[in-house]
Amino acid sequence: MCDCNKTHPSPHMSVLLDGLPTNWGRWGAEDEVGALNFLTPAEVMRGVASVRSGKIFTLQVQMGHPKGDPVWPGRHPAQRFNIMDKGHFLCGDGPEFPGGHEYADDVMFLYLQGSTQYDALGHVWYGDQIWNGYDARSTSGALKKASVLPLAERGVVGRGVLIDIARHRGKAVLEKGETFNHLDLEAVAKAQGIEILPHDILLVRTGWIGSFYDRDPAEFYNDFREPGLTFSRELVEWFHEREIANLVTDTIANEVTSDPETGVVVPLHCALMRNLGIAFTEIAALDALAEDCAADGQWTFLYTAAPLKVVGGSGAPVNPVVIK
Ligand code: UVW
Repeated sequence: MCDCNKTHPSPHMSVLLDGLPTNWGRWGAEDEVGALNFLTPAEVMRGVASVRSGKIFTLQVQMGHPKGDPVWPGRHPAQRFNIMDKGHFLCGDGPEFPGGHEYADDVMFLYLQGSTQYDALGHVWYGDQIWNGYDARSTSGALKKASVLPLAERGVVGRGVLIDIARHRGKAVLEKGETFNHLDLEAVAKAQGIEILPHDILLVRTGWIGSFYDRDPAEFYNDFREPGLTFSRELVEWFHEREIANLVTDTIANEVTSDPETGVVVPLHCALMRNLGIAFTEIAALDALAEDCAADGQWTFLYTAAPLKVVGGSGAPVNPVVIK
């Protein structure tokens, strides 16, 4: 970065990422699941082998939480409405069935990225091409290529590793815009007594999403800058060499909102998801899992998840299950 005190325009994503590795074509011209291909039956069994006690953790945040749902600015939290309940029957508006049963029904309006969710590999792109080189025009109307559906049909099972950056830094939650990189991930792994291995499902805790429920929403969204991983060429190469299958974080966008060096917004969506095909799981609730890992010293486990099967979806809600 230049230190001449002048404001420079941010480079285009293609300039920033020029020459960095991609996995396009690695699993064939028709691939739509990217790095989930690393999760072979042998990798599933490696995850199973990390189960020790049978403790279970679910990683989805609540939808329709009384304090609100954290979402990327511009999206809206899920809205749920009853369309049938006891009130309808009390008013004589409920249907009558032989046997006399009554019931409650409801409907929800939600952004598919408005809860804990998997991004489709075609969710974000630059330069008119999405994952694997598909034409970005294939996203028009609905994602015809690299939608969330193939991820959902496949499911995600493997060894998960939790890297607790916040705890390592002695904080309940990282600051707005606070960054870390692959060297920090390695250092925290070492301090936790584990190694991040090829084909792992990498979970990274910042404390950010958990803090949402204790903060004034205006303060949370003001000058919106999430903490997170920050772009560097070395970091992208590290993810490529480690062959990370899935990145899961307790932030809305899995990376610091904009690269502090260049101002480019979410470059890792492009470098890791669009180019390397790494599945992104966002808005995960990691606090209870982290608390337990810190207590028993077991930071690796079986991770399982499958987003909803939304045809053409650019993402879909998910409730991942971790078994320790
Ligand atoms: C954006 O679309 C910017 O983020 P997300 O992947 O969190 O939906």
